[in-house]
Order: sequence, then C-alpha cells, then structure tokens
Amino acid sequence: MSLPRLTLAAYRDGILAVDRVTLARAITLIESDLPADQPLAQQLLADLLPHTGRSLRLGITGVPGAGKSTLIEALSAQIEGSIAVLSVDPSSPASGGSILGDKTRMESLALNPRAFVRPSPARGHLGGVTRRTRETILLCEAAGFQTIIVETVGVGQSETAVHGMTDCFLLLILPGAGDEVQGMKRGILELTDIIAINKADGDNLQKAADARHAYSSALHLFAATAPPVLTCSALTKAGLPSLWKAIQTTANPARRSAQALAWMNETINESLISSFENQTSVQSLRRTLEAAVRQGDITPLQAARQLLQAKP
Ligand SMILES: Nc1nc2c(ncn2[C@@H]2O[C@H](COP(=O)(O)OP(=O)(O)OP(=O)(O)O)[C@@H](O)[C@H]2O)c(=O)[nH]1
Ligand SMILES: [Mg+2]
Repeated sequence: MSLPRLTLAAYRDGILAVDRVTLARAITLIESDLPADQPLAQQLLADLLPHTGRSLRLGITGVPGAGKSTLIEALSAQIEGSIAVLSVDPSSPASGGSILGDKTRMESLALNPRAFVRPSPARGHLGGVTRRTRETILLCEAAGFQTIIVETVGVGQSETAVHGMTDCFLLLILPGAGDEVQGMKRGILELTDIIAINKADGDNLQKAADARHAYSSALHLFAATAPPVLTCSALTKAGLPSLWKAIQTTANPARRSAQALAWMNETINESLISSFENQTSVQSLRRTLEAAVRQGDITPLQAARQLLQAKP
C-alpha cells in the first residue's frame, strides 16, 4: 500500500532541506499515474524550478553486462560532492533481473551517505518513463545533488531519450575488434560524447588498447569531431581519473535550452495523440477504417483524413 501524500509545503521544504525520505516520496508522487496526483506533482516541480539546474547531468549507456553499474560505483570515488543515480529501463518484464542486479551491484553506493540510488520506475512506454526521469532529475537537483547519473541499457530508443536529458553521454563498450565501428549503429555514434572501453584489465589489456586505437582511427573517418575514446577498468579502477576528467571537460550544459524546447514539443505531441486516441468516436471508427485499409478498399490517406475529422 502506498503512503499517504504529503502537503505541497512538506514536499518542497523536505526536498530543500535535503531530506532523502521526502525526496523518495516526491519521486513516487511524480511517478504516479493517478490523475489526482498530477496537479500536486506539477505544482511541486514548478515551485522547485528555481532550485534546479545546478548539477552535472551524465548519461551512461552500454549493452547488458558492459559494466555500467560497476563503473558508476567505481567512478563515485572520483566524484566530489553528492551523486544521484537513476536508471531508465522502459523494457519488458524480461529485464526485471537488471534491476535486482543493480540493487546488489550498487550496494556500496546505496550505503554511501553522498549517494542516492533510485532504480527505474515501474515500466511503461518510453514517453512516460522519460518524463518521470526528467522530472526526477529536477527533484534531485533541488535536493542539492551535484552529479546526476542516468544509466540506460543500450537497447532500443532509450539512448536517444537519455541523451536528450544529459550534458554528457558516455557509451561504454567491451574490448573487441575495432571493425565493430562499421557495424555500430550510426545513430548511437551521433549521440555519443565519449566512448569508454571497459574491462581493460587482465587478459583484456592488450585487446582494449588495440580496440582503442582501432576505434579512434575509424571514428576520425566518420566525423571531424570524433568523440574521445578511452580505456578503463571498473574493477581495477585504472583509467577512471582520466575518464572523469574527460566527462567534466566534455559536459555541455548549453544543450539544456534546446532539450527543454524538445521536451515541450514532445509533451504537446503526446497529449494531442492521446486525447485523439481516447475519443470514443475515433476508437470505433478506427477499427472499421483499419479493416478497409487492409482490404485495399480505401487509401491510407483517405482513412487517416476521415479519422482526423471524426466528431468527438
Ligand atoms: N574484469 C572486469 N569485469 C567487470 C568490469 N566491470 C564490470 N565487470 C563485471 O561485469 C559484469 C557486469 O557488470 P555490471 O556493472 O552489472 O554491468 P551493467 O552494464 O550494469 O549490466 P546491466 O545492468 O545488466 O545492463 C559483472 O560481473 C561485473 O563484475 C571491469 O572493469 N573488469
Ligand atoms: Mg546495471
């Protein structure tokens, strides 16, 4: 059963007083799908807005097992001040294991008084998860967190979403042949500010150095401003001071105004679509028109126009 809601003032004052219990409860409030919670959540965010924006927002992506959680934990020793770690995982229950995994793997970070670890909200479609994570970033900033790290598994569109809410986007990869660059999704390279080859330790040391060389040369063919490629080990902590320095140099908070506009436009698009789809007249007509389009009785354009003109 969920805890009762607090008053607006209690949420606001608790967060500004860096009370973690209140912060956690405020995140639960903004994660809520209950229509009754929305006005309070939105008013709280509006009240806290003047206290937001003063953090380094770092996004980290990489395939499952790349070492994201271990790296975040190890990197925290390099980071001065307070750290909040959030995760974006808009996927199916199949990846439920990674959340449990994070809990154990980031155990020491969770016990660190400088850190606040919040696992991914209940899954849903990407738009909802993205909104909640953006708002959670704002709540954590108002609570004074100086570095905010958003971890996402490198599958699907969540990378684009996390890139759209961070000042620096780090791609974590494993030591392997550099010709993988060719096969790497073009889209992800365009988003990447830094590439770190993790697990550069033990038998992998030479492989990681080779991969770094191969990636650096290949990436220069791709773009004039290729992202820096570093090697590191979350296990031995080798390369972590350089990685953290590179993150600080690369982080670009000037992106935020464009990100805020994009967020506004996405919100408009999403609400237009959902209010359109929720109309009962649209719902019934849609099924008929879909069948007609499938049969070839009507063109897709005609069907779309009819549906858009359906009276509410
Ligand atoms: N040798 C070595 N192993 C590492 C390193 N970093 C992480 N690992 C191991 O790799 C495995 C996966 O690490 P995680 O940190 O859980 O990886 P992740 O990217 O967070 O994985 P998901 O959350 O499932 O997407 C664990 O067994 C880690 O101990 C490293 O630098 N070197
Ligand atoms: Mg993880």
